[in-house]
Amino acid sequence: ADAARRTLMEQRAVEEHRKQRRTAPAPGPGTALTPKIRRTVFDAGQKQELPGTPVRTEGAPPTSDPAVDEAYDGLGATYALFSDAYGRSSVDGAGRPLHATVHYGRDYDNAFWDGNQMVLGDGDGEVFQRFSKSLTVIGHELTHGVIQYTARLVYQDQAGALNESVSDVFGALVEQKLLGQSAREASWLIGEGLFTPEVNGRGLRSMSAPGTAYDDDVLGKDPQPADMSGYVETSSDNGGVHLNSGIPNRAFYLAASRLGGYAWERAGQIWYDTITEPNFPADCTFSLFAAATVTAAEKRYGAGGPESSAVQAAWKEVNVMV
Ligand code: ASN
Ligand code: ZN
Repeated sequence: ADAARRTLMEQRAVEEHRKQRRTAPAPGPGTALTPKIRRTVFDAGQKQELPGTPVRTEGAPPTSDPAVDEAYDGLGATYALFSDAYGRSSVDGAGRPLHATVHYGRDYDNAFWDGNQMVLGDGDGEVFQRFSKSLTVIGHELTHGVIQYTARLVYQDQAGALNESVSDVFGALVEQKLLGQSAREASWLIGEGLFTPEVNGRGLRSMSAPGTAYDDDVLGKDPQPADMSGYVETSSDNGGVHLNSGIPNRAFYLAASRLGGYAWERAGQIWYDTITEPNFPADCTFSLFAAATVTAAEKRYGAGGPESSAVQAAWKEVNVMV
């Protein structure tokens, strides 16, 4: 009788197991084995020491500090873009915890990725407000992290400008996806609303019309070129990486606009495929990058289709391709 009961229980266990297998939802793209988001926001207390004191960890409720909560939400929105749209978990593709430090320094007018984490200044209140206000800035800095684990673009000259541009591209897409904006509806501004009302400017950079983001008595006019005829040869800023990025930025805007719809879908996928190509050259030129995006478009969507045509036309319009 004992043996019979045991057999019956075993049978039930087997059936239960089978039922669970039948009813378990099929894993969607990027769910199986994809680690979940793990965020920590630190407060530097206006010192320049990193990372500072942890003030909000994953799952903790909002604090009373807007900079902390904006940074936490910005990490979430950036993780969401890469995970939902491209099946990538975090900057390294393996669920690496995302760290951000706010209140870095006094009147600190910048934000950066230090190779390990994102850092956000409060701004001086005269020219800049706190950098956590801009989702495109947060997305930009974290994309430097993604590039570090993928294309490894050298931060100098054309490769450096591509590093800057790819960071702007996915920074813009983080915001567009969160707001549900199509290519037509998006502002295509990086750091929109970061300037104080004292400054005559819309944002740090315009991807659709580089060189038109600001024109201010103190800051001067936005110096970004919009095509190769304005390419800046300089030794400052690692060869003008924040200036010449205007050229590939506009190429992305033109390709995404020609395709229409949500830019993170086909245009973003093509740019993502390009930077995650295993043999991507770290010293990539604009011309090589342009060719790589056309190849990526052909690979994913087919040769001679609207995707590769849109990408090719975009690079021609900025005079990178002939
Ligand atoms: N905000 C700038 C950037 O991420 C900071 C820098 O140039 N290091 O490109
Ligand atoms: Zn950057």
